[in-house]
Amino acid sequence: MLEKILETLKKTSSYISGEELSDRLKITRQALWKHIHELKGLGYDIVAVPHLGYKFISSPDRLFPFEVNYQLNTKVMGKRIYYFESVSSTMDIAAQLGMQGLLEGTLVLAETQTKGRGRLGRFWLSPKYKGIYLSLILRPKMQPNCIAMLTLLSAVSICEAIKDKLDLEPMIKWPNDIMIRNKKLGGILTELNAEADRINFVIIGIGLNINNDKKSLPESATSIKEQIHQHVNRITVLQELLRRLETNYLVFQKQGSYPIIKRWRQFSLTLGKRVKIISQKMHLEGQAVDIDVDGGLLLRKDSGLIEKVLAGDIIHLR
Ligand code: BT5
Repeated sequence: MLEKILETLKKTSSYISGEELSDRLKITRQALWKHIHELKGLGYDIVAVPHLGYKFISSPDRLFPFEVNYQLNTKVMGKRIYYFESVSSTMDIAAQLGMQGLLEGTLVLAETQTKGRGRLGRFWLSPKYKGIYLSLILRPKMQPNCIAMLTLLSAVSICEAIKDKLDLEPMIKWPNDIMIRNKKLGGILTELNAEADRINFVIIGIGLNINNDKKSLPESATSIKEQIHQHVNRITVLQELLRRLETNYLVFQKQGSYPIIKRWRQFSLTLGKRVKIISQKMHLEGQAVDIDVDGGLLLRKDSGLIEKVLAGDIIHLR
């Protein structure tokens, strides 16, 4: 109901009387008053003038689930949202929910994280109300080795959403960095809960710098606001991201990796470059030539041999 009240108020340029508003929404005046009170408590600026009625002034910059859900039009992704002002890491909450059996598409959103994390225990800076910090539960009916593809699929979805909504040219640095003009805009962390050959659930963690000021980010990072010099509505970006994730996930389930890899190539910053890959087990250098069906990076070494790498940190040399 809150979203319906907001929609009607936002559409009305001047005042709308309490009587008209409650008639339109088919609720009592008393219920309307309670909802307006609740909206004000959440930070919505709505003025109420006797004999004139209500007028919408502004929304708080928050990722409230009822706003994210409103006109989202997905069937799975974000159908259920757990929202927090502050958490240690959305990954931890999503893991608990996954173990409790929550459905695929369940989304954990936080306005800030006190222990936001990257891969291998690295940190993820999550300043409050500035970025998008989410974890999404997936339950793919596939072998555990599909998880690298889920990272690629998420990267493609992020790039498509940003390109579509903001007219920017994001790129993917294999495997999990979203880059704009060679600076890091976002990252993906994919975690798996599985038995030997069966996935219980996968958690896709996404961190995106939206309205972050430069000074609140590492030197190597950027935000949308820094790129377009404008404050951006995080809800619009998040909704488009969820829609793209849903579409790409369906495509992946029905048609396999190929269509996703095809899209990935278009956003790739890595392919064609000479790269150095550093993982816990080895260091490798060569030309990044393509992506394999399982999401692995195919590297042509100086010996001419092609080697596949499934995970690791990458340095672009030239
Ligand atoms: C990543 O790791 O890029 C994955 C980041 C995933 C974050 C999301 S937020 C929601 C969910 N909950 C979590 O706790 N995590 C996920 P990695 O490739 O290891 O990169 C980490 C490195 O990126 C750090 O060592 C920093 O150098 C840099 N970094 C930290 N915060 C950043 C930020 N806000 N923007 C850009 N770079 C950042």
